[in-house]
Amino acid sequence: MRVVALSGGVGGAKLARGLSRELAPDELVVVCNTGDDFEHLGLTICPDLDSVVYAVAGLADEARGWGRANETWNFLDTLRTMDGESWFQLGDRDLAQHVQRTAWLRAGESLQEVTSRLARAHGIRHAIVPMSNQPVRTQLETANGWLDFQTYFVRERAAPVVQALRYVGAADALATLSWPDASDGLAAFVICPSNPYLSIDPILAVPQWRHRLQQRQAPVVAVSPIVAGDALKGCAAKLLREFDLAVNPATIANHYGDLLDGLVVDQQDAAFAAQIEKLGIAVLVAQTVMRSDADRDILARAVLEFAATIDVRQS
Ligand code: FO1
Repeated sequence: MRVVALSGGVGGAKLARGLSRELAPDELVVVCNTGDDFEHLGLTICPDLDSVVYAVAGLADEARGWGRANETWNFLDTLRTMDGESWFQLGDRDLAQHVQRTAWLRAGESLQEVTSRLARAHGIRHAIVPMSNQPVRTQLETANGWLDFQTYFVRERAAPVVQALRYVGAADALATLSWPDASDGLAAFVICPSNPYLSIDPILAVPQWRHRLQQRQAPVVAVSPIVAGDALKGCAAKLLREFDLAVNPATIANHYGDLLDGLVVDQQDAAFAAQIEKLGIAVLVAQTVMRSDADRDILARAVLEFAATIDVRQS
């Protein structure tokens, strides 16, 4: 069974870990959003790639949701004494990832090559790939003009009201990967429970990725990042409210529209199943809140079994 999972950071990374524990290394490719990437202190930082790598490797800090467990902060503390740019917290262990990535990129390697070298260094055998080797940068329009993603999310604590989004560079970016279609035995595309606007849409803004999903011969199944009227992590619910949309899984179903064949909603949102099915999208009600590896494994298995029962919808 071959699966391509599309993922952002925290929430997506948890399901990516579950999928990596259910599927063999040659059965899974995790495609990560790179719209959050940025240059900081002379380093190329790729937060979603790193969140997925750390989660799959079992190195993630579960409580914080990003970065590594057992982290120390000597670099950051020292930087603060120098009035350096310390608003974006880089832990000592995490720092090595950014330094080495930047060195390999400067030596001419692609982001895909660099990511697989870093993943291998952490003992990962599954494929974790950036959505593109060309830079794509998510920007948000606020009353203060267009902000880069990390400026909005970390520096401004996601407080400014968002009026619009854009994915700079996406239209000219090329998708990574060549194998994921039905002729290669692809069983499903899985859209992880990530923020649709900030994590998945940047991937879908790369024309070849959107085209691959539009031309799919295997079903696309998403897991709703909205549970019981809120986002488990991040600012998906805040964005929905600012866009005057209802904070529920039906909005997620509508958002992906024709690209979606099935949606997994949380048990707490079972009441939305009928509304989503009316859109022609199959629904699985499951426990989607992942607090442990057992939860991640159960959800990953449920998503794969669900995908095996549904067809690509006819539009
Ligand atoms: N998120 C924060 O809210 N504050 C931080 O200081 C921060 C640092 C950071 C460092 C490395 C990394 O890989 C991720 C980091 N994140 C931080 C998370 C990141 O900004 C977002 O969670 C993702 O970009 C959204 O998926």
